[in-house]
Amino acid sequence: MAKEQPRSYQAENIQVLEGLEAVRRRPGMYVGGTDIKALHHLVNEVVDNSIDEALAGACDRIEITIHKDSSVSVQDNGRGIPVDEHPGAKKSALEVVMTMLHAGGKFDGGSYKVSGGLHGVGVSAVNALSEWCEVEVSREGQVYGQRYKRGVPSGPVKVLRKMVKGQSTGTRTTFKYDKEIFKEDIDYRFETLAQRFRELAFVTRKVTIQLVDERDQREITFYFEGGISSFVRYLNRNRQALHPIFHREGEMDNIVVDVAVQFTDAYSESVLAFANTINTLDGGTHLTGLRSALTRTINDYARKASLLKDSDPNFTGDDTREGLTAIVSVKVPDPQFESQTKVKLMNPEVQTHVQQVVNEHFAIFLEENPAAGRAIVAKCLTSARARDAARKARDLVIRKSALESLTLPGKLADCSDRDASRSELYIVEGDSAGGSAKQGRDRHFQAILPLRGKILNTERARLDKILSNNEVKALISALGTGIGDNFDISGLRYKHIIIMTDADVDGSHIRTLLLTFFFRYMPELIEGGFLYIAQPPLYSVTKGKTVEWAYSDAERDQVVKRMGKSDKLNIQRYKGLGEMNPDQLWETTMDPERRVLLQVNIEDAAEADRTFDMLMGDSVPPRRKFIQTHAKEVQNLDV
Ligand code: 0RA
Repeated sequence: MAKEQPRSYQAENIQVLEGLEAVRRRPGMYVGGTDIKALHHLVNEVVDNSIDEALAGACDRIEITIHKDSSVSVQDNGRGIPVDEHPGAKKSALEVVMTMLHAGGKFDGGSYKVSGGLHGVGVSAVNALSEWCEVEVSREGQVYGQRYKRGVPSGPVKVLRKMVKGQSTGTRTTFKYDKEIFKEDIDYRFETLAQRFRELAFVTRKVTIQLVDERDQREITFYFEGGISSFVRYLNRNRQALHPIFHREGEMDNIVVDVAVQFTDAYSESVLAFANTINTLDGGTHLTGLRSALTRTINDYARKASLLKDSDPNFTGDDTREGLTAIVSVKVPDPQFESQTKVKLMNPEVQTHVQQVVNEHFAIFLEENPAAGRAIVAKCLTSARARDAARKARDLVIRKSALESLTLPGKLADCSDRDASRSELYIVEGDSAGGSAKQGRDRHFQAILPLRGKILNTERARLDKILSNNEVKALISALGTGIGDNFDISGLRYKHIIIMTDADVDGSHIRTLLLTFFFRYMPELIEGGFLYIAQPPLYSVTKGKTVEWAYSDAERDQVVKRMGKSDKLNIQRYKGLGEMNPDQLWETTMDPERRVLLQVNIEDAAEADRTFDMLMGDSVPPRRKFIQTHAKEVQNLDV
């Protein structure tokens, strides 16, 4: 190896320096930003290189260590990055890998790079974004090494020492992320990294991935003999399985397809799709292939085994989803993703391959395990019947509501003006607020419809059930449009429909429910700009006979300042609309001269619709996420 050279070592590497500078100038382009996500990305990028080595069959152990100073080492027992002179670059291949952008892949020509690398930029980008970095490669009896500062080599690749007896070959990369680049006050999160490594170990079977955190002496090791069938068992650990796991791996035209399936007695569905070890959250062709092949195979089996009668319709895709747990993991030489974020796989040929594997082998599985076949078909039948019953019930309710809408509900306090363009309907939460609103309103043009209690029962109310709810029926008839096939906008009795709920959690639930209802059943009202949300104040500030209203904490502070801090100042927090007397409600929330209304647009309503599914659905994790991510926004609400 070359002797250490003076500081001019990189003088001729103008191109390299320019490359590194580009990464440092625009980290967003290379690692997606400068936040904690990007920081974890650095680790994943380095680990992915070792995973590639494992996928090439040359490595079965990867150790990741977070050191006390937040530098990170990734060590594998692969063949070691080659250190001999790279033909084109006239320097060590190791140096090329570490310093040249997009040179991270294999250049022995035999294999392809399949693992993640979310942005696929290779370890050189990590190097560029590190205050310092060092690599040690053990191969051919020697340990070679090179150090870098902000991506620039401090010297050439050198032999550091001889390998000791029994030492395995491999690569060890240690890097300390650059605090000049990344946001302040961020650091690695053990849980986040562990989560990704668990997934990686599942989809890269028989590889041991160990994560050690020296900051607080934690460690965790993942090794899954069964690969994705271990993954399915893990996902179903708290569910009752209906049959043994189906697991099949196949390869065709260099595309590896790995599929595992197990139905349980659950109602929800857990299906995950991976492409080159990346969890493709939006699915794509591998997922479509899996779904269509499963549905088709189950239908074929059910017909053959006479579990579906000739007069029965085929199961739909939805019928075969309930209780399904499945993983599909593909390795594709040339993955096409929909976008940089790599959440959806687009390669059309992958769909065909997945379908072939599942069509053929899942059919054989069902033939050979008739008990499994019967249990799966029974589950699909139950699911199909339940959904059919729900649809019929909903249709019936819609028809009935349309009929009932001909008579106005008793609880509606209607306005006297019959001109819809001047009329307003306040949908008010609760009878007590309804009472205040009835007294406080201008009865010429303002109508009040109180919705009693919780129309939304927190027990996962289905929208079809909600439609049969008396309060909602009253709403439909008050509006005068009918619903479903009979919807007719010309019947609309009010061109201002105003949702007025309390500023608490129940209030926001009811608002979400109403928005969802309008979004799904009467989107025309939203598109026409007829739907609004009232903004009641959060505080009153009283001094003697003057009262001022504040609609936020900040505004309250301003009002207090303006009125002058004194003992006589009385600040009252309104929890519910019912706490205001009729005059106050008029003055603050209903008087067209003074009130503030938020007009609902279709995006707001679509958002509510998604929130609704999340709040009401079976799936717990999204709900928890919703509560966490909105925790800041709900600080004005009483929980
Ligand atoms: C290129 C060629 C070979 C191995 C590697 C790269 C390699 C890269 C990384 C990155 C992290 N760990 C790694 N391990 C191996 C094959 C070399 C040979 O045939 O000996």
